[in-house]
Amino acid sequence: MFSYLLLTFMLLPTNFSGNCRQIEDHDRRGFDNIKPILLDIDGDGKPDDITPRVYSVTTIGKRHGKNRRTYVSHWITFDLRTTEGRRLRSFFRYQYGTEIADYWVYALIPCDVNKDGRMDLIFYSGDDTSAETIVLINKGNRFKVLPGKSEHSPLSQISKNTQQ
Ligand SMILES: [Ca+2]
Ligand SMILES: [Ca+2]
Repeated sequence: MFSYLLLTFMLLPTNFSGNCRQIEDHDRRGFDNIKPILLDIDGDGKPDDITPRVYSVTTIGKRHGKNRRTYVSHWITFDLRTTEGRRLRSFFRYQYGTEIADYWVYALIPCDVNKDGRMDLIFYSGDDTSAETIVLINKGNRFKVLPGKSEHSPLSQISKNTQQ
């Protein structure tokens, strides 16, 4: 099943360009894969642990008649733990879907986007029709989303799986 998805993604270009490498198939993982990602973030030459976590948020909407609609959104967040033991909890949060549709895969790859010597991160999420890429600038004690460097294709074609 998942290898089928990977095959599908091999045929799709990744839109992000610049001085960073392309996101490759082995970078992409399903949201059920929350194994730590090992990247050297603090630049000491030793890999640091980035641990993904996924969770759901239920929002209670406005009352329509007698019913109060609830909305479920699906999120992923990342915790960083460096080899020196420094922790940065939930340094980035991302909504990857709703009860209706989720993106299928995500990726987190390293790239010094602004060439300041600190390793930044590129987050990618997508499915077969759309994708989003977000640049996270490493500010030392936090990550800052780089404005204007995200490419967003909204989850608008929710019915895509039923169309042939
Ligand atoms: Ca390190
Ligand atoms: Ca940087």
